[in-house]
Amino acid sequence: MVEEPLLYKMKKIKNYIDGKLVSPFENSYIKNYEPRTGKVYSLIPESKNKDVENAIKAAKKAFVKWKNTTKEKRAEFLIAIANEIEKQKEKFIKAESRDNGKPEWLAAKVDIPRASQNLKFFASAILNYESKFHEMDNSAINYTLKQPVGVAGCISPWNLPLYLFTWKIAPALITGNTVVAKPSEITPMTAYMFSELCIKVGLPKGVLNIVHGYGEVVGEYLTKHVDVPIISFTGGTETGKKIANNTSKMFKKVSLELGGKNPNIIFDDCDLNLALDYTIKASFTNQGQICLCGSRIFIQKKIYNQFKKNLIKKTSALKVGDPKNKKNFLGAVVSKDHMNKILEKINLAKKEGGKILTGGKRKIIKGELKEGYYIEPTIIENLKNDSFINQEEVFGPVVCIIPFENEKDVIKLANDTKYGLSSSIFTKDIDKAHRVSREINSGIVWINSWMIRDLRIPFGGMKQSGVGREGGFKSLDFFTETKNVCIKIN
Ligand code: TXE
Repeated sequence: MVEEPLLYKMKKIKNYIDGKLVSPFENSYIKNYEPRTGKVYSLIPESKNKDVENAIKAAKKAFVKWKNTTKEKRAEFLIAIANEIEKQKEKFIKAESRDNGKPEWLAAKVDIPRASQNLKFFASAILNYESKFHEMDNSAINYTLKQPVGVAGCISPWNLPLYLFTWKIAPALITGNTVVAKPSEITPMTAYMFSELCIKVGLPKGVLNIVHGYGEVVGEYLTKHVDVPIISFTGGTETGKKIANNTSKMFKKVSLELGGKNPNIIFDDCDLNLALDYTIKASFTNQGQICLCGSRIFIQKKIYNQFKKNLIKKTSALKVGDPKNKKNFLGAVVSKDHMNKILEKINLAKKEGGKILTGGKRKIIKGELKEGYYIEPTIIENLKNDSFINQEEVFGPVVCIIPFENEKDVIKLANDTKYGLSSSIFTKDIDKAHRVSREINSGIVWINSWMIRDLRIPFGGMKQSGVGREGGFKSLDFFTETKNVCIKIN
């Protein structure tokens, strides 16, 4: 552990309010841990209501001008920030990996390029966003305006920090809203670096404000505030419920992207190698900490033993360790708390009769990394679909395998959960793939693949996986108010 006096020498992240980097009003800070080593490496503002209030005031003031700024000009700012991220990509990759524990190769392949793509995508989407026009014979014409809502509250999680932060703020800003954003207190670093870029490119003050701190304080204040009429949230289902409660009283516009317990269905007529490759990715990418990860693997009985054998072999060969080392498929999970929660859930699965086929433990790495948060990729067998581990999100490198008889059975099993975010189906029978896709209750279905993400597609979940859809024009629809203007023709 770091000696307390050393904390005073550590880098202090700042809030970004009204165009300036500022310390939190009460000057108190939260320790920021590096998952790779388990050691504190920087300090995060522990903002209070007054900090959020200042940010909301700045955003409200800036809205007057920003909503009337042309979309071309707004797009120029987003593109300028995206270009800066690209120029400084090595710095961003290292920072994201250090803050989150994910392998650097993954931040380089997914998180950082995607953050700049989000900005560029929405900068271009707005220029292609059409207004509707409805003619009523010779009596009237209608045209529909899409206008910014006001100050948008954007609350993002720790699993894909800059990726999801930009996924929210880009469509919010491009449609003319101003923003108060709250990144996760567990992974604040790249959002802080992002605020430095906003200053560098001259984004007008107050247009984007970033307030760091605890969700129960900063997030709650934001969701309850009368001057924040729209909230976009990605995070846990329990937090989503609190936000739904807080916002419903004021009828705010709300988009909630929550958890998942996604089925990965392997039919006996599939391409076995392809199904195996994608199953490994869907199970263990980002240490299993993606809401789209497939954690319930349903395998048709005829190929169950063969597929299980291959899956165990491939999983136990995956390397876990230093996120800086390219050879490691898995780095560290995000925090000590989260690691302990995952290990507890594995223990509970054992108590329910689950058989650990591989993994199941914390991995201790000697030397500098010995206090890091590493977990072996884990496969569990012998548990029914209604067991705790098959119903609750683990959000770690832990999957269960379950045999099934036929198409009808597996559809029932796949849908037997409170979640409905995504699913994957592996089969060479295209008719079957279409039939099953129609019957599965999830917002996204992948056939013979996983996590192919086109930025134009609608993204979101059914049931307790969320409310609303974002992505492409859906995001632009969400961040705007629709107003119809009707003109009578005399
Ligand atoms: O997320 P939280 P947590 C799931 C995953 C994980 C569980 C809990 O299963 O184990 O959620 O993770 C802010 N009002 N996912 O507790 O708390 C918080 O500060 C307003 C799935 O770390 O939901 C952070 O910025 N905001 C998921 C954000 O909410 C509040 C990604 C998300 O944190 C708040 C992450 C409040 N009362 C976890 N309380 C996904 N869908 O991808 C917290 N926050």
